[in-house]
Amino acid sequence: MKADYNESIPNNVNLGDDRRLLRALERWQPAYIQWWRDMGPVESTDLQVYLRTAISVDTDGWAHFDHVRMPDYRWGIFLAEPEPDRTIGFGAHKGEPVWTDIPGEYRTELRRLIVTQGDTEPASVEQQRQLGRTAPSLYDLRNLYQVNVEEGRHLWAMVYLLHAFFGRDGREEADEMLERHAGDPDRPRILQAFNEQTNDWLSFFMFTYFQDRDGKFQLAALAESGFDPLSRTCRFMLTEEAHHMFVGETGVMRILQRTCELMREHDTADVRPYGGINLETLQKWINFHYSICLDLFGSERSTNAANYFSMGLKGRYQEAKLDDDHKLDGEQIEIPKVTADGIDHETIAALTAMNLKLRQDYTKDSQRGLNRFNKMIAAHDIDFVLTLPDEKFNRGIGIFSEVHASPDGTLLTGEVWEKGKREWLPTADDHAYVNSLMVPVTEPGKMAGWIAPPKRGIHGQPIDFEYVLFH
Ligand code: BYC
Ligand code: FE
Ligand code: FE
Repeated sequence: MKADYNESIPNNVNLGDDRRLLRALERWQPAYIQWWRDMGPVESTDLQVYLRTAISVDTDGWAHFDHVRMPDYRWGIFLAEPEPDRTIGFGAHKGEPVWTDIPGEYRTELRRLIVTQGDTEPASVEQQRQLGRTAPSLYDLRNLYQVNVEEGRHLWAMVYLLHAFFGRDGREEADEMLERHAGDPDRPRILQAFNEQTNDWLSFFMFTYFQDRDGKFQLAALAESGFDPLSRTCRFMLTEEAHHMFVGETGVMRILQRTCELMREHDTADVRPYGGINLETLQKWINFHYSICLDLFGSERSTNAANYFSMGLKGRYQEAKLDDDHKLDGEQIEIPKVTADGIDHETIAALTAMNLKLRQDYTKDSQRGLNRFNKMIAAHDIDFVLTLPDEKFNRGIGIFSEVHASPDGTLLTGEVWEKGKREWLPTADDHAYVNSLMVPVTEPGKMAGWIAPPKRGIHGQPIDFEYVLFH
């Protein structure tokens, strides 16, 4: 279905037929634009960026590419087409028709899920706002902005649900999305990983590899929702999410390629004197980003998560492909448990282990990319393997937040941990080195020395295309 671009807010939800809702969103729109100017990408207002804009939700041709000034980007509301006769796929209401309006008894839980999801979207834009100053190429600068405008659109997607289905308290929540800020000591973003700094491009690529991948898994779980408007919104968001992870994976891969080339050329693992990012540094960044992203899944054992599932609000990853009754009443599962002597196990209701299940699927998906990275290293005849740290490493949420562990999962005393940390996580010196590489490259087709060029350009354009115009 084509989007209606005659409206002030492009949409495929017939916003024009609901004047009250349209007016409410039109009131929120200026606050959003103001937020974008104040908290969005720095010094970007006058740039013309080769962006893709959603014009329909059809798989063939939903996107339109053109140079756009970002404040003029048409942030719109797009839901995937409804599936005819869709029924709830899990939980106590399994088999019943999906809800097209809020199930009143689950209003609080649903609002909380939508608010938590929505909060991450502008948070990521805030975290990435400084990166435009130091992009390694015009190609990368454009990709950063593409990710940023789409995260902005994802906020619109959640704000639409809040306005359309929750009345006054939904509108209040929508306002607060623009009032909390990443890293703000007084009004931080809800989830911790969205308060961290993302000031260098190695962090940006790790962010889009690991943190946007949490987005993929959470959105996939919400796409299973019995609340159909949420499901349809998330299904369309997932099509955009794929590009964010592409940016992350190819970004890390290109850095790795450059590192391997420098290692071969100079016959040394220490490529810093040659302006490269050495493999140990890459591993430290992986350790950091992956471990803070595991925290995003919440506690291994969570009654919230059990309720979301039983109520039919949030399913599992690819729920329909799982071979069980999709209700899990009475099912049990073993999960790790921290005791005085180390790690033991305990048996709990499977329903309460939903966060753990989603996190395990996330780990498998994260490892697949690492396997591709390791092939690149092996192809250069270099003996080094990048790994995901153990689930116990550097955790702030859940059962392992009580213990210290090395990346290989060995439990440590506080003292040994404090010493080891310097080897496993980015230090001030590592940050200083990576930051020293962050000098902007703005000549079309040129790349910073620490990253290889991409394999191909965007939407059939050459790599030396002027992806961003500065006038
Ligand atoms: N940091 O019962 P528990 C994305 C709190 S990313 C701080 O285990 P639950 C994107 C929790 O609120 C996807 N606090 O939690 C990516 C609770 O607080 P109260 C985002 C945390 O509810 C890149 C308490 O701890 N979407 O889209 O089962 C760029 C007990 O927790 C954290 C979603 O997350 C934390 N990490 O699970 C742009 C989906 N974790 O009640 C965008 C929606 C937990 O004690 N959210 N707490 O005050 C959810 O499904 C769930 O809220 C969570 C947490 C999975 C996040
Ligand atoms: Fe998003
Ligand atoms: Fe994303």
